[in-house]
Amino acid sequence: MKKLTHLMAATALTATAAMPAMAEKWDMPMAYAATNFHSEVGANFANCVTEGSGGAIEIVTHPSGSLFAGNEIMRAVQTGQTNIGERLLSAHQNENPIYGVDSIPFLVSSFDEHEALWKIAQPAVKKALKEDNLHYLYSVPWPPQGLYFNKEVNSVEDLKGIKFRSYSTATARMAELTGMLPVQVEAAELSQALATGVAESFISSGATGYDRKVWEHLTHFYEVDAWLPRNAVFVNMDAWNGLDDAAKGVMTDCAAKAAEEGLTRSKEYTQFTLDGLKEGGMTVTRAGDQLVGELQAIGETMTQEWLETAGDEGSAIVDTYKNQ
Ligand code: PCA
Repeated sequence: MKKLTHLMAATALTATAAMPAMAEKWDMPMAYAATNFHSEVGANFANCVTEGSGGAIEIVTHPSGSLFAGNEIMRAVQTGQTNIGERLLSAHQNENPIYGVDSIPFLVSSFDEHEALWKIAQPAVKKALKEDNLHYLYSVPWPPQGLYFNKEVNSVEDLKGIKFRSYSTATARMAELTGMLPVQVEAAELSQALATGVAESFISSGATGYDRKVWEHLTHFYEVDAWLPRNAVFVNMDAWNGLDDAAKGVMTDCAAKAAEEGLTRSKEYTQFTLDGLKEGGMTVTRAGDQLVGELQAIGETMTQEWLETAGDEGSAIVDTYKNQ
């Protein structure tokens, strides 16, 4: 018996030695469609790490909320249920106002403006993530946000009572201030929410409307360029600290590549998806002056509210951006 135990131990040792050092599989939950650029960039990032580490760390992506729903991803990574994940930062503004720095209405309305703001804000977001037991790897912006409806809309008066799908604190607040009725729905559930009448409008990029084929339910997309929110990829801090320097280096390099690829792909996807909405039969147009003016006034209120909750750190970011 003793001999057998020894033999088994020896076999186990040989099996371990044959594996690459500390081979690990990391599941990476993602919330958006597999065909969306965020998910494709994430898959490329995963391959980059798997190859770069010689298979020591194999990252496997799970898009479309298939492993964890969007609103569960940050907690799952924080608590170590999984080691890595991607999440829309502004969905967590209620936990830390800094996560909503990319959703201050009408502060930025183009990719270039957004990138300038992000450069200033990134250290504060990184710090906030660290406080939440997360190591920041990279992030990628969505295209500018516009409004989807099932009818022509010319003013805030036309919005009263509409059921509005929100994805963050800012989108829910915008609904309240325009007299709409917010209901939080993940993008993966959006088509169903529109089909069943749970929601009849929302704010998002052309990308998400295209990914979810919303022309099956809605008729109008109004470009308002309210803001450009970001998805961030982060690692559980204990898992990160457990990596050796070589593995950390591979991940950091792959993350830098992913950030660059993501930005390019987001820009490319903008016009492509607006054209796709048109091909689907939707009216795609800039919002009229009255609607824009009224939304800007609401944006002012929201900006003041954000500045109050985000304190000195938030004000410093906005001031630096405005004064550069
Ligand atoms: N799409 C995501 C967030 C922003 C965007 O453009 C969504 O609607 O959930």
